[in-house]
Order: sequence, then C-alpha cells, then structure tokens
Amino acid sequence: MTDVAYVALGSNLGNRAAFLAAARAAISLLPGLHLLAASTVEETAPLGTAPQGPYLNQMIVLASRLAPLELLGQLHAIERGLGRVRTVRWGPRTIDLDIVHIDGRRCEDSALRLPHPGLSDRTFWQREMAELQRMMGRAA
Ligand code: A4P
Ligand code: MG
Repeated sequence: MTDVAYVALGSNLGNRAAFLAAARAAISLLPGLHLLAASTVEETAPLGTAPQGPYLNQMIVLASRLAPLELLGQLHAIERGLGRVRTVRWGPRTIDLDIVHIDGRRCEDSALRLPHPGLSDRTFWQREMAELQRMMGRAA
C-alpha cells in the first residue's frame, strides 16, 4: 500500500537552508519513498519557551511504501546523520523532521501520533500543507 505522507522540516541552527536541502536530498534517496512536492521555505518565529533563534520551516509530501513507524525511524536516522543532538525538548536543532499527516491514517502511539498534535495550532504547517495540496490539485 502506498501512503501520501506530509513531513515537516525545521532548522534553527547553522546553515538552515543547507540543512533543509540535505534532508530533502536524503529523503528522496530512501528506497520506498518518492518526493511528490515541496512547499515554499519560510522563516518563522520560534515557538516554545526555550531561548532560540528563528526557524526555517518547509513541508514536503511523499508517496511512501514504508510502514509509518518505519518512515519515522528513517527520518530519525537522517536527523542523526545531519548532526541533530536531542538535549532540550523544543530546543534549537540543526534539523527536525516530523510526520504531520498521513492520508487516511490516525495513530495514538506515543512514538507516533497522527495527525501530529501541533497541526491544529501551527498556522505555518496549515499554510504549507494547503500549498502542497493545491500543487497536487487537491482540495485543501
Ligand atoms: N512523535 C510522536 N508523534 C510524532 C510525529 N507525528 N512525528 C515522537 C514525529 N515524531 C513524533 O520528538 C519527540 C518524540 O515525538 C519522538 O521520539 C517521536 O517518537 P523529537 O523530534 O525527538 O523532539 P522535539 O522535536 O523536540 O519534540 P516534538 O514534540 O516533536 O516538538 P515539535 O513539534 O517538533 O516542535 N518553532 C518554529 N517556529 N518552528 C518549528 O518547527 N519546532 C519545535 C519543535 C519547537 N518550536 C518551533 C518548531
Ligand atoms: Mg520533532
């Protein structure tokens, strides 16, 4: 079965645009995944209480033949490869890859919540997802 999966990219450390580009490249090389479209990259003010700089955020949409938890594991491996170190939750990061939504799937596992609970209040995710849906010719 092929899923349509929306993945959010975020970076607020180092060369942020280069981290987004490297993550997109690594994702598109993974077997079982096909990059369908990428949203505009936007700069956003940091959410949360940790003192940190602004983010570059972007969303991509993938055709995925991986099981959702397998997709998450591959995204975590790419985060590690790009030097992400988990210290403070919601703290600064070279790259953060979150699965925002997979068409037709809901999940309440603590390791994977779908839709991502942040989707309901992150206007930049909602905007990027609507942009991708327009690009794919679907109603937002
Ligand atoms: N997890 C559960 N559901 C999911 C999912 N749908 N996608 C689990 C990805 N991961 C999911 O994530 C913590 C745990 O959540 C993982 O072990 C995974 O199994 P993490 O990436 O290790 O830690 P985190 O990113 O610090 O926490 P979290 O809760 O994912 O935070 P967010 O939602 O990623 O927020 N401000 C701006 N402007 N832009 C941002 O992108 N991002 C964050 C982090 C804070 N402030 C921001 C932004
Ligand atoms: Mg995250």
